[in-house]
This record gives sequence, structure tokens and C-alpha cells, in this order.
Amino acid sequence: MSDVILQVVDSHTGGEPTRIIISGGPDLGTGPLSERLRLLREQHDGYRSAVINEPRGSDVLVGGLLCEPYDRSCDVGILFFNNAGYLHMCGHGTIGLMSTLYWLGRVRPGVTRVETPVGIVEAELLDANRVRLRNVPSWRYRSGVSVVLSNGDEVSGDIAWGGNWFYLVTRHGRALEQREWQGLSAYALEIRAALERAGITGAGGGLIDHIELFGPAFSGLADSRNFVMCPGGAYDRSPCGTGTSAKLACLAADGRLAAGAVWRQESIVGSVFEGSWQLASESEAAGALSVLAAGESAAGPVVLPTITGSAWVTGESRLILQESDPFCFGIRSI
Ligand code: PYC
Repeated sequence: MSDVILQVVDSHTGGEPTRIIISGGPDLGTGPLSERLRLLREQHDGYRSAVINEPRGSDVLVGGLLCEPYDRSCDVGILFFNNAGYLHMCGHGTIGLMSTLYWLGRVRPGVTRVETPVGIVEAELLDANRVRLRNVPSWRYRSGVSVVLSNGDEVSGDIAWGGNWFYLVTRHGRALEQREWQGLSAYALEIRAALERAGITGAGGGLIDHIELFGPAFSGLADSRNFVMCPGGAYDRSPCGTGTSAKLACLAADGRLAAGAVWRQESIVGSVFEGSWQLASESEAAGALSVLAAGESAAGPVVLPTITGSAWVTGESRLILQESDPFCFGIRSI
């Protein structure tokens, strides 16, 4: 390999950082995004590690490789990744992508169709920073699933898809204070390990790699506060776009939020996403539920979540991967 130069733009969405590779990434061909994701994972994982891990990045960072879409109705394609591997979809990252594209002069206020490996997201740029997403169809797979932690405590939660698989816990007896992040992280990781030990997955064996704890909002302007543990052990500073979508699916399933009504989800650092939902069409619902095994059914309707949040560009740089650098591809912490 000769030296590689990647042009990247950094942003944060409600405090959660995103780094988009604008150019210089590996050639993944022109196939479907799921196929390009496979190639990135199997043949070019060093790019992910170089961009995300130290010394260039950090565990909190989510990366995105901007690509040409496969679906001709779309304007851009995106593959998201983090310190642990690859995300199916990323809500805060898509909001960051839109403010990045606006910064680069590549989009104007209006709708951009963004292709991801798990479906098309419509991202409407409302102004330089504010973005409204219509996310992929989201739904609750199971409700009230119990799991036993290593200390014998039992936890109950819902399993829902919002573009990634989530386990959503409301009764946990913990205050969702930012200064408690270490204890909250350890607790959420313990829940994730218990789910794995018990063989509890999303539909079709999908790995539940995000744990979401809910509590009362601190601000009178929000409906709920969350703490979201991401796959690589870092917590989401934003309210999590796919996590809020999973929450909306659960609220819809429980009859706690009417179609079109607004839900304000506050993150552990106090940033807020606004969400609402509409019923998915029959064909969208059938597509989403095609992962269910024969005889299985969803625990609620398939909904189309809308998530609105704000992002700000924080940097624009060229990352240099020197062939001679022993840590050229970053220090893998996982
Ligand atoms: O906003 O969907 C999201 C997300 C997933 C992981 C981190 N953020």
C-alpha cells in the first residue's frame, strides 16, 4: 500500500460526533450497498479502524463512508461504522451527513434521499443545521422480555428495530444523570452480556447491540430522557436516531403516542430529538417483517418514524495514512 489521504468532515449531532469520509476511501464497486458493506468489512476494515480509532479518532466517534447510491432514486449512499464494527443505519450520523453536505455546498434545503444498507432514509434539510429524517420502517419484535444479570437481578425490556436492534428498559431504578455515565455504562453492558448469554436476539437472529435505558426528562420541554449504550462500549451523547425510532415503535405498540403526535426524546447530555410516527404501508410493513420466522409475529405495528435534530460541522481535514506508520490503521481497542 502506498500512503493514503482521506478527506473527512467532522460534525456533532446533539453532542454525538460523526466523521464522514468524502473522498479517498476504498473502491467498493457499484453493487448494492449491502454488498459494498460486506466488501468494506471483509477486505478494507483497516480504513474503518484508521478513521475511528486512536490516534486519529476515539471510541465515541461514528464514521460514514459517502458513496454513490445503488438505487437510482437516491441522491447519496452511506455506510456507517464505529469502534466495534458496522452499523446498519445511524440517525444522528445521517443528520450529521446532511449538515456536512450543506457545508460542502452539495445539498440545499429540501429532501435528499439517502440509501443505507437497510433501506432508504429521506432527509429533509430544514436549515444549515436542522434536519428531519424519515427513517426506515421500525417495529417492536417482543415486549416484556426478561433477562437475568450475573448478580441474579432480573431486568425486563422490549426488543425493537429502529434501523439497529435495541433492548429498551424502563424499569431499572437508576437516575439517568450524565455524571453517572460510568455506572450506567457498566449496567447497560451487563444487560447486553446477559442477553447474549441467554441467546436473546432480534428477529432472524439479529444481534441486539444497543441497550437503551429510559427515565423522566430533566427538562420540562422533553417527554423522556434516555441513556443509549452503543456496540463498542461508548454511550450516545445524542438521543440516538435509531434508538428514538425503536422507542416510537414501542410507544405506538402500547397506544401511548398517537400517529403524528410529537415525542421529545432528551439524551443523557440534554440534547433533544423530536420524533413522531405514521403507519407504514402494507408493502413497507411486509418488507420489514420478512425477517420473521414462519409462525412469528411482531409485537406492534410497523411505523415510519420521523426524527428531527440539529448538527454542526466541527472540522474539515485530510487524514494521512502513511505506509511506514506502525499504527497506520489505528489502535484497535476492541
Ligand atoms: O443515532 O442512530 C443513531 C446512533 C446509533 C449509534 C449511535 N447513534
